[in-house]
Amino acid sequence: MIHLNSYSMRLCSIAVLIIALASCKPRNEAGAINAGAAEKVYVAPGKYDEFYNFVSGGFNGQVSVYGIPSGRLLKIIPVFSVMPENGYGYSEETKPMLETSHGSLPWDDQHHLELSQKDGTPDGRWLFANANNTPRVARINLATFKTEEILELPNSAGNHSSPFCTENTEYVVAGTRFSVPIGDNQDVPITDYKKSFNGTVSFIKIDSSNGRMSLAFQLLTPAINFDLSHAGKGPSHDWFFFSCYNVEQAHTLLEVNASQRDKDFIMAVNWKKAEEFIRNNKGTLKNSRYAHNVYNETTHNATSTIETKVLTLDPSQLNDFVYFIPCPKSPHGVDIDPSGEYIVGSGKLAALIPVFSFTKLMTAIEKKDFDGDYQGIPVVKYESALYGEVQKPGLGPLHTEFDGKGNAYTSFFVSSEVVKWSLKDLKVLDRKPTYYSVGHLCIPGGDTKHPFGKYLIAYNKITKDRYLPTGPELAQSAQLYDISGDKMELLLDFPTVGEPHYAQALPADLIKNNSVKYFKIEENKHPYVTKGEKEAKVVREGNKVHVYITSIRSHFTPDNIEGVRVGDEVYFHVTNLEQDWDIPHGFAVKGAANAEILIMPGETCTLKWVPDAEGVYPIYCTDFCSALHQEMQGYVRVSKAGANTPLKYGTNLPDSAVAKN
Ligand code: RUQ
Ligand code: CUA
Repeated sequence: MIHLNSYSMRLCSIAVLIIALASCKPRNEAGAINAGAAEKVYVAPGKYDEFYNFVSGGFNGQVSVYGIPSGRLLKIIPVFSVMPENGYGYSEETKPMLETSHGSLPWDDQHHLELSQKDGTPDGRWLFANANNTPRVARINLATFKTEEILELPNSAGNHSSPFCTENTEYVVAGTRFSVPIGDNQDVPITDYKKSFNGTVSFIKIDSSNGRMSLAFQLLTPAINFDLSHAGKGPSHDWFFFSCYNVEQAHTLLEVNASQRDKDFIMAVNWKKAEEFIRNNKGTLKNSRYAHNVYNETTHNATSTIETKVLTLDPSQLNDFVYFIPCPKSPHGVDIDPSGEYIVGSGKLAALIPVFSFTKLMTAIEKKDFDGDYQGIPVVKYESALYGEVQKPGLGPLHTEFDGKGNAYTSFFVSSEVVKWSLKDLKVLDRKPTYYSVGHLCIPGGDTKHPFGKYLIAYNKITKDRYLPTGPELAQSAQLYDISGDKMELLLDFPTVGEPHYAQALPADLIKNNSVKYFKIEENKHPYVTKGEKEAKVVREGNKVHVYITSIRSHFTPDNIEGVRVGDEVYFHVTNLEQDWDIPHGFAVKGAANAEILIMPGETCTLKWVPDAEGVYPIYCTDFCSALHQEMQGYVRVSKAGANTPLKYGTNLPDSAVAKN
């Protein structure tokens, strides 16, 4: 009875606290804009932005690309969700990209992005993205802005602490948010959480020549939640850091039950040592099933393979490479400053920000300055690793980025503000309101060794009154601040697509000159390519009809097709013969399950169509490609099942050649 009372009181007081915190509003409601702000974000028509900003799409499963400082939306890159705009996930070539061990999934939740790095600086080659729901990591090629690879992560659930990469993109690392039962018997009572559940951290090896991902090994950890992570750099190069919550190991009402302890952990992993253990055969090979999907830019085709093995390492059985550092109040972000010395933990419910020192951490580990262990993993004493605490920074710290000039910028969800503080003396230097409830922050290069500085972008959860009302749901929103001076200056609001979480930015020069303009038709190795109109043809194989069709301004070849029957599987393999920048053609056929596919110049792309009734069906180009785009059309005649209408096809054939019966 007493227990129940104190429990419900606790529940009540936490609820009151949260309601009280949630009602905090920025003081400066008007968000005064200086007169010069417009000039700073104005990019004249025809001029380029200075930075690319890659922004996660949250629940839309995509990545969007904005120009900074203008805030102009440049592109949406489909990653974990089908994309009606260009046929990603609908075309036969891209369908395998969305395969998983659970079958094909058309939609996921995308939270965090990380640019590939060389020497701790973005190199403009690849962008990594996580799928939060069904754990996967994707690699986007920044020459084509296409998703080129997706690797599923077994033994993981809620791939939130992901994807973060080491200084030379040796690994992309992903920690599981939810611990789950792992191994042969997973049908266990939920109340067996402490006994039967495990967390995992996956190390994905990246092939530096082509970016190919492979699951190198997984760490088996105690059953806690991993929230975010970041790699060390410089002196801390060999280490990876993960924020952990639910050290209480609750499996129900985490809101209360996972907020009991004063401190959770940051987990420090020496990945170089882990590699050594793997080399010395200390890993255990486990069975599991996970999909590995690769898109090939030469065949313009994706394949999906199911992998069946994963190497695991158990840190409670192997010494000296995993440690816990106590960190107050359910830390969310863990961010490492450009020097690699300072580790910033952001406790969502904490009233201060602890900053740990890598040097002190190493000394503490060497001296075994421990506060016992947590399930076989040593816990370093808080004070021994602590550099200092930022006092009264704000309410609800989430994420920190750096400007490379000795300053850190932390987002505060509850008090709706960005706070700039000094890494040296941990003094607050400036604070500016956000509109409203900021989540992530991005400074170009802001989590690397050499931030480019200049701007800070805040990604807000709530937009409220910032834009014209659009019904109950409003766009999420980003805000751009100039951080080149002592004080931050708000320059611009711009709406975003989906819900932005982490974002990354880099100077446009690192990408724009390598951007592919079209695919060379002579290099097209698609099995159903048509390299010229003379090669266009229609081939029947049983009930499958393969249409080798070309598009060029402003016609298809063939554009008249007869001899298709109800119940046939018709594959339109459309090759876009154009060899010119920005001239895609689209392809659509009436009654198809999909609106269209969009084919880039030099590419081949396939739309599958199963006609369900006799008739004559128009086909047309969906992308306004030329003055005679509306003339870019044709017809497919469909006869009843079993009919013997002969197969005839062509473009501009004499009537006598087509209409024989
Ligand atoms: S987490 S705020 Cu995925 Cu911070 Cu979004
Ligand atoms: Cu091709 Cu419109």
